Amino acid sequence: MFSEKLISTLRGAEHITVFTGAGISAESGVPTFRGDDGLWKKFKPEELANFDAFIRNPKLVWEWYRYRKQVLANVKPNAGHYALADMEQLHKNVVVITQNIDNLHQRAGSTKVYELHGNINRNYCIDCGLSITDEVMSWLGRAPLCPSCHGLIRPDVVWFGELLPVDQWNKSIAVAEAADVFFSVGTSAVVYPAASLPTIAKNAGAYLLEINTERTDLSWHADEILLGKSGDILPRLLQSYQSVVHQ
Ligand code: BJW
Repeated sequence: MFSEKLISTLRGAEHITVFTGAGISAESGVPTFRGDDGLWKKFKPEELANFDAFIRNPKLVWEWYRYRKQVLANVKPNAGHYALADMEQLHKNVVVITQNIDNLHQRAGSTKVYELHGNINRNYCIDCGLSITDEVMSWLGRAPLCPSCHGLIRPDVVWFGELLPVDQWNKSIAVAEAADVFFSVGTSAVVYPAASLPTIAKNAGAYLLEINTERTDLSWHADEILLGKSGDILPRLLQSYQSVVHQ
């Protein structure tokens, strides 16, 4: 099922970079954004995922994030997340760049994870910048206020029209450019600038592998496409690769 080219390229690779999106967490029970069952079919991004919407109606935006925090509190990493974490045992330079805010790569054991769109477990004050955890946040009035300056607290995620965290972005470009193999897993690759990373990697010489349940705009650029669920494909790929490494 896996090409010899892929296995031999993986074997010879010094740097493996994995770019993930909502699809890798789908088998954990986390909804994706686009597609028939996606979040954006039921909720409007212009009312929920941009700063102006938050200022207009912080209670509504917080209702949505509280609901998603609850969903995420009840899910676990799946076989795809674990396979990527296990890949670190075979290779010292495996880096995961994720668009996901769900913390599931870290929970599976991946140690080098760059988060391009933030993390739902963190929050900060829009006025003084104070970082604040869910545990100490007061939900009185349903939109939490900063205990220090009484400014509005927001989730530490990246909304449309906002810049990505500069350090995470710069490090992601560096590992995309350094990659010998670049995986794009479970992303529709339509949200920029994150979606430019696979082609940045390819233009810098990486073998570009896409793993997705369906073809995407990126598929035209991929050297190899594995159609199917990442929780099924990634463990099998790891197994094939492992048996070659140990030969
Ligand atoms: C499986 C599977 C399985 C399923 N196995 N596969 C016009 C106006 C303003 C801005 C723009 C504009 N045009 C373009 C822009 C820029 C904008 C953008 O790209 N928009 C496009 C959508 C058009 N980008 C931005 O605004 C970014 N910032 C920026 O550009 O700054 C510069 C700037 C400044 C000022 C003005 C303008 C620009 C920021 C983007 C932030 C994205 N934020 C979100 C929400 C995060 C917080 C939250 O979760 O609440 O990030 S949106 C959402 O999309 C989320 C995701 O990380 C992101 C990507 O989605 P992803 O992960 O690809 O998920 P899906 O659902 O799309 O795809 C899932 C895939 O999995 C599918 O392909 C399935 O087939 C597959 N799948 N099950 C394998 N089991």
